[in-house]
This record gives sequence, structure tokens and C-alpha cells, in this order.
Amino acid sequence: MIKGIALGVAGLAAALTTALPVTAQEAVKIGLILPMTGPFASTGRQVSAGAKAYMAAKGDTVAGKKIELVIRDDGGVADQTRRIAQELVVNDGAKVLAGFGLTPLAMAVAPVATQAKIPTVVMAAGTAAITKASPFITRTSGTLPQYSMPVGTWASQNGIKKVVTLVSDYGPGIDAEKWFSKEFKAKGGEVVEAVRVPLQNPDFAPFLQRVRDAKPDAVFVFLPSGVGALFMKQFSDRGLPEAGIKLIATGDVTDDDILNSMGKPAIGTITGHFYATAHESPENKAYVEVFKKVNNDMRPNFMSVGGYDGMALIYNALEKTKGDATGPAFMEAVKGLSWTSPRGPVSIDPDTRDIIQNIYIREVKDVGGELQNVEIQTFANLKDPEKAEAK
Ligand code: VNL
Repeated sequence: MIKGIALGVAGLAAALTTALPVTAQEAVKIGLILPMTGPFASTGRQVSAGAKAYMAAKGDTVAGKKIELVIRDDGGVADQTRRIAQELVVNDGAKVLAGFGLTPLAMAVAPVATQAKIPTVVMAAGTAAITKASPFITRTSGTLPQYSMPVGTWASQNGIKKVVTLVSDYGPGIDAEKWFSKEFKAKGGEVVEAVRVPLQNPDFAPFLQRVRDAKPDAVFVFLPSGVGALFMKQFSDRGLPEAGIKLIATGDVTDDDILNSMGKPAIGTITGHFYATAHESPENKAYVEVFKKVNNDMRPNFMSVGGYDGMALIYNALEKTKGDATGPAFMEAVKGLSWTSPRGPVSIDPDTRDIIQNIYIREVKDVGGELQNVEIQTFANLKDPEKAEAK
């Protein structure tokens, strides 16, 4: 397995030597690799829809170059992500890679990005370590430490003393558990149990029973986008609200893509995240409008904004390099870029290539018959705390 990767990367380098000059004058092709099928297909649908909305709003030419978006489905399987990335670079002359619905998929592409010096824009995955895996990786989603920590602050300031954490047992879940707990404990809170659930096909019932038995004031939850509705149903069916256990979470759980289908049990849930469809700003109003127009009236979630801003990053960087998409020039241009996103002001941290952004505490409310994540507090311009700590 490891050997296969090494050979693949060496072969890629050899193939590039001949492939590069041929494609140098052509359009800038962006290979967008996403889970368009499988359990995380909603992420692929939202990210690609956001990228398309950007191009619908801003056109398909930047710095005199035509932008061509090529969307490929990896089905959420890391070996496929890597194979498709290699094919896009070697056979199709892609100049930029983008997408990556889950952490293992982004990690699988890091060696390709490094070896081929291909700018790689992570639009969805959120484990802090991803941008450390290659100097050619940047990110327009966010990191779990960045948006879990403020939930710890909020909880400690709002009468919650005893918490059980419940997270998906992989990169982003571990990050969320660590940073919520670290902050909550530093502010005087107590984490009495840390529960981890499988990423694939989770049945929450036995885990929710453990939460119930521990009798906390609240349960802090991270689950990847798309899974929240099933969790909310089981949380409610098993009587945790009646037992007086409050639900606090990252915004992945009350994902706007499925929030409206969760019904009453979701109301009152407190989450931390970087984007809500209900965010009030002229930029977001315009975004939601163009997004719905281009995508059959679909409600944009945070994944879509990762896709939209990923395209904004690519356009802004190409503007700065006058159309040069080669790795070193492009990555230099990325550092320090700033723009106004539908989520609020954002910039790319020159030290880490991660995104600096506002994190909002939101409460699920019924707004005119539709459930919305309504912002109640803002933590402005946060960096990824994991990398700040390592410095
Ligand atoms: C990840 C993080 C995936 C947050 C998610 O949904 C999410 C990840 C698919 O890094 O794997 O909401």
C-alpha cells in the first residue's frame, strides 16, 4: 500500500516532465474532486454548487485566462481521490486541484500536491493537520479547533458545568473533542466522559444511553455534514431533552442542507460555525439569491460557501499572478489574500495557509416557518488555534 503510493508519486513526477510544456498555454483547468455519490454525497453536491454559483456570478475568465471546472466523483474513497488527482494532473493538464469532502480524502492527495507542485484548495475537510501535509495546500473551509473552541467558551459562560463529548472517531472529531474540552475546562467546566462513535453507519442509540447515564448538563457533539438529522431523531427519541440534557455542537450537526427536515427537536440547539444561510449581510443576501437561482432553489450550507470561496481564492490568486498557476507563484499569491465572503470577512493566514474568519455562536430557531441557525454571538477573526499553539 505505502509502496504503491511511492511508485505512483515517482511515476507522476516523470510524467509531468513531458506533460507540462504541452498544456502551458491552455485554459486554467481546475480539477474539483468530491464525493458526488455515497454517504457524503450532500457535501459533493453543495461544494460543487457553490463553485458553480461563483462562476455564474463572476464569469469564467480571470487575468485573460479561461477557467475550466472539471468535476470528478471519488465516492468518498481515499484511493480514488488520489488516483483521480494523478489522472487530472498528468492526463488532463489540471493546474489546480480542489474539493476534498473529508479529511482522509484531502490527506490522500497531499503527496500528489507536493510532488507535482500543484496548488490544492481544500474546500470542505476540517482537520487542523491537513495544511501541514503539503506546502501546496490551502483551505477555504475552516478547522475544527477554530470552530469548536468558541463553543467551549459559550458553554462555560452560560451555566453549563458538566459535559459529555460525543464525536465521530476520526481526525475532525478528535480535533473537536480536544479543543472544546481544553477551552471548557480552562474556563472551569468539567468533561465527565468522552464518547467516540464510528464514522461509517453510526447507530447512536448505545452511545446516547452512555450520555444519559452520565447525567451531564449538556452533550457537545461533532458529526460530519449530512449525519445530523439521524442523530437529532435518536437524541429526541431516547428522551435526552426530557432528561434535561442540552445539545451543543459544531454547526456540522445543524447543517443548513438538512436542518429544516429535523423539525421541532432541533429548536434551541446551540452551535459554533463559520456560516449560516441566515447570516445577515448584503454579500450573503446576494449569494443565497444567485445560489438558489443556479441550483434549483436549494438552500446553501457551509460546504457550499467553502466551494464558493475556494473559487474566490483561485480567482484572486490568479489575478495577482497575472494568470500564472504554477505552484510556487500561486502559493505565494495566496498568502495574505483577503476578501468579503458570504460568511463575513476572511483572509488566508500567510503562516499556515489556513483561513482566518469569524466564528459565530448560533441558536436553532423557527423563523417564519423555517428552521434557521440564528447568530447570537461573534468571535471575530479567529486563526486556527492548533497551529497557533504549536508555534
Ligand atoms: C469533515 C469535517 C467532514 C467537517 C465533514 O462533513 C464536516 C472532515 C463531510 O474533515 O472529514 O462537516
